[in-house]
Amino acid sequence: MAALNREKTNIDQARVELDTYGYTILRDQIPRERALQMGSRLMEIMGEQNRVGEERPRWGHLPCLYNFIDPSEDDLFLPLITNPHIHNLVHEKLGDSYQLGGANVVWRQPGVESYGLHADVPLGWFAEQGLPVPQNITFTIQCAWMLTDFTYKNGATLLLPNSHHMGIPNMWLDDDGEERFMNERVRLLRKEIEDGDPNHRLIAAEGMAGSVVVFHGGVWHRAGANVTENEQRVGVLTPYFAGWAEPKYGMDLHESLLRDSVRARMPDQVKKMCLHVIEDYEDTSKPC
Ligand SMILES: O=C(O)CCC(=O)C(=O)O
Repeated sequence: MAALNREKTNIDQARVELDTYGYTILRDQIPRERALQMGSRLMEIMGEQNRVGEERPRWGHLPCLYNFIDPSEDDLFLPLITNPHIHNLVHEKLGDSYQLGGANVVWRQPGVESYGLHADVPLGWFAEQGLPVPQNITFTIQCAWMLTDFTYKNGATLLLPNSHHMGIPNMWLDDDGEERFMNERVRLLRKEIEDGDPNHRLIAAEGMAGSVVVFHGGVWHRAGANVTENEQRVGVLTPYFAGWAEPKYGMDLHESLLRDSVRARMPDQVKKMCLHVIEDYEDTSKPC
């Protein structure tokens, strides 16, 4: 893999790719050794917190990593939310006021199965209500950081190029337990992919630790299966969403927000994009 670095990133090309294909991979944004160090530390924290296998086998999860690290570790982890290229792309898509929706760790251990195809919040909500899905608004730009090397075999994020123009792939169950889809066309296209993707429509966002795939929230995507014997795959999802969107009532991301005390210790750039904190919802949400 070519050894690029952050300074060599071609932001104009990234912008065109994000528009056209719905995703772009920014390579080597963080030195690989530093990214691996982050990944190891996060696995340690998830182990201490018993966060592995809690919801699904061989799957570990930590909502908003900054709420779990020591303040002395902030400098190590801040590059995940201060990357200038990401902010450039996010600003272009979401405008002046955008929010950070969290920094959620996803640890996918050997043997973990792939996740279902979906688009990100809030698009599934529109489909599920039977409402028209807005075509000309970007609600979310998702960023999936690679803190280990990501390969097809160890469960790299899988994306369907150009699918941010194809409707919402989410599947849900109705009151009778029947599977529901946005429409028949989506059901058929999704079925082909979920049944083994014989035409190789999905691409794997592969890259070395320290790279990040930035994608439109409407892109059909899933976390791949980790079919390796012993390769850990650790990523961090840093979604950004429009300033006017509401983290709980609409985005369902309120449990991924920073704590008030954590926001207070962050640099101004981060404070500015954390419009809400987890305590805003403390009556109704589980503490993270
Ligand atoms: O690759 C991953 O860890 C999952 C990405 C994902 O499903 C998401 O961003 O919603």
